[in-house]
Amino acid sequence: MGTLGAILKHPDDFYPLLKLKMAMKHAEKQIPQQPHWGFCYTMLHKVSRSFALVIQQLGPQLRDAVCVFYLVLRALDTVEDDTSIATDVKLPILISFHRHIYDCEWHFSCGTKDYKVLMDQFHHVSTAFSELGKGHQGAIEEITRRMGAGMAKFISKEVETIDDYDEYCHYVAGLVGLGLSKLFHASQLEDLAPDDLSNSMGLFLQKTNIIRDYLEDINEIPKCRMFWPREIWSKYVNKLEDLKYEENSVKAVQCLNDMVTNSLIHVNDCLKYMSALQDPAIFRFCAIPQIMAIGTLALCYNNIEVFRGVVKMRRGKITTRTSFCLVNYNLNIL
Ligand code: D61
Ligand code: MG
Repeated sequence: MGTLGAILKHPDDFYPLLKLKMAMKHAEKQIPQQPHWGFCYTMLHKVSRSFALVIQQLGPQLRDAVCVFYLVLRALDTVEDDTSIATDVKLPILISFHRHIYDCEWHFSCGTKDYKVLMDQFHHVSTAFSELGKGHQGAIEEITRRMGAGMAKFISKEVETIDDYDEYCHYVAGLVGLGLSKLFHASQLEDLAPDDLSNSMGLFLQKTNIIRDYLEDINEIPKCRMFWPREIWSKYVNKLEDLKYEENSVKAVQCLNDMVTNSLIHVNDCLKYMSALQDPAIFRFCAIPQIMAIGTLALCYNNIEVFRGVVKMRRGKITTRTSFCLVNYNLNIL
């Protein structure tokens, strides 16, 4: 549905959507002129519209580092997620990815659509990386190395226990939290946050996505890996896919609520992390995704639709429904 259609269906969304459009126009004007930076910011918008918006409202120096950080990890994740790559090819790429970012000629073709463009033209990202400060480069390299190693570990390992679940989410999202805290610190805008709090920021976002995307992931062809831990779902069904069948609706919702409750464990840490932030733009950058996540969990809780179709917050709805939050916390950039 186009923007006009969306507005006619939900007139209350008009004002927030207008503000969103204006913020996007303003953000576009701030992109650096050189082609590699143009590529990075264009790609950022294509592969993640929601993170693109919060990244773009950061100050110029930090914004460039976070943009490159995002694209490097998105490229790494594209390798991880591409099921057509044989394991013996995939493992060495994941493990050495952190070295390839220093090589402005290196690229590895995989993924589809926008992700394929990102992979084919990865030299633009490595060129942008080479222009970052040493402190920012070091933080990005370290996190890329640890994430690649963690992804490699889980390529042929299933998520069985809740500990496995927390460990996998640490590699793919908790480490992003650690890296971001390092980037904030390297920019001298924040004190260095404790690792466990930074980790929780990522775990909460990743678990929310894993819960919301149950149906999309289970229906994926070729068969996609699943991240709901057996330790939780086996209390309700024999096979994870049984949750989507109508005869198991009661069990499915109980299991879903168990998953949501597990993710809420991280909320305390997230609030603690955000309370310590000083810089208003960094605060918005961190708090907006967290608010979207809590809104998504509220929508998913006790909701059988998670097993029937996509449960996603509308862009306009995110800002109207959550507007009291956004305003009270001085987050009203949207
Ligand atoms: C403050 C603000 C943002 C934060 C944060 C703290 C702490 C952690 C994160 C963002 C990361 C949250 C990740 C949640 C979404 N999950 C994914 O995108 C999965 O991929 C994980 C591996 C690549 C991570 C790339 C990333 C994501 C967000 C960032 C970032 C890097 C860098 C800076 C800012 C935000 C998921 O991807 C599927 C897809 O969406 O295509 C998956 O494969 O599981
Ligand atoms: Mg992945």
